[in-house]
Amino acid sequence: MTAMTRRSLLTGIAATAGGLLTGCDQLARNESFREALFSADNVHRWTQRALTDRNALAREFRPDQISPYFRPNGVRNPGTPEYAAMSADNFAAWRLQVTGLVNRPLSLSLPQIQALPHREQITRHDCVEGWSAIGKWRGVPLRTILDGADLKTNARYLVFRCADTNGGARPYYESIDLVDAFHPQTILAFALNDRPLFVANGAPLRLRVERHLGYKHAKFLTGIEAVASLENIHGGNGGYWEDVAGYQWYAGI
Ligand SMILES: Nc1nc2c(c(=O)[nH]1)N[C@H]1C(S)=C(S)[C@@H](COP(=O)(O)O)O[C@H]1N2
Ligand SMILES: [Mo]
Repeated sequence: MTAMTRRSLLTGIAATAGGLLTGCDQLARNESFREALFSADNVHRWTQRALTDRNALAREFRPDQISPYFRPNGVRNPGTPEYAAMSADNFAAWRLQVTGLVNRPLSLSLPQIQALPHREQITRHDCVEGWSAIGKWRGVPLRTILDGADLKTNARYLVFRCADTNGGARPYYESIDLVDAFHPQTILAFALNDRPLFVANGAPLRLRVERHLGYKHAKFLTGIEAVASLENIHGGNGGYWEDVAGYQWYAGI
């Protein structure tokens, strides 16, 4: 489905949903309920759910379909002194910080993450620039980490912080909602094609969120922050490319 048809479909369904909902008058008389109900955010979430089953799995491929070369794209090395020192030492000093709206903030080393139950998946990565590659990823389901951190009930999104900061001015970051966060193929990957991630592909840890376009798959992870809103995070659009180039926050494929 093209972006245009998807958008017109969304508008149509939003209008229908609005029409149907005016029937539920008891609850709708309650002021705060009504506000929550008709916030743009909720309408967006419902229409996305109505269009596709958000928990459906992305296609998985056979080992013989793996691309001989998984092309790196975007930043290929964060290039900061901190990152260089960590990568020279096999990321012994690296930690993944899990913070924000959680009852149990975490600071996890790579061996700690690798010791958790893994998932392997052979999937196709689609970049908006018009190339695709099939790779075999191994990582820990994000769900496992979130269960450990114990999300607070007001957490709505997860923000992924990365080591590439473009000189500190514009750090790469991304965000997803909790439907995608708990999707079974959403993993924090530390291996590609049975080898530890190369720096160019996001060492030591990167997000794989398989129902989404390439730019959502944040590389060089340093932290995950649970938030109630994306409004005050950098440009407020939920991701680096969303802020600088107007890419869609919801990049579902
Ligand atoms: N931290 C960070 N993550 C990133 C990027 C980036 O520049 N920095 N580029 C994104 C884009 S546009 C794509 S297509 C994929 C590329 O992943 P790859 O380098 O493993 O091919 O990473 C995404 N994640
Ligand atoms: Mo991309």
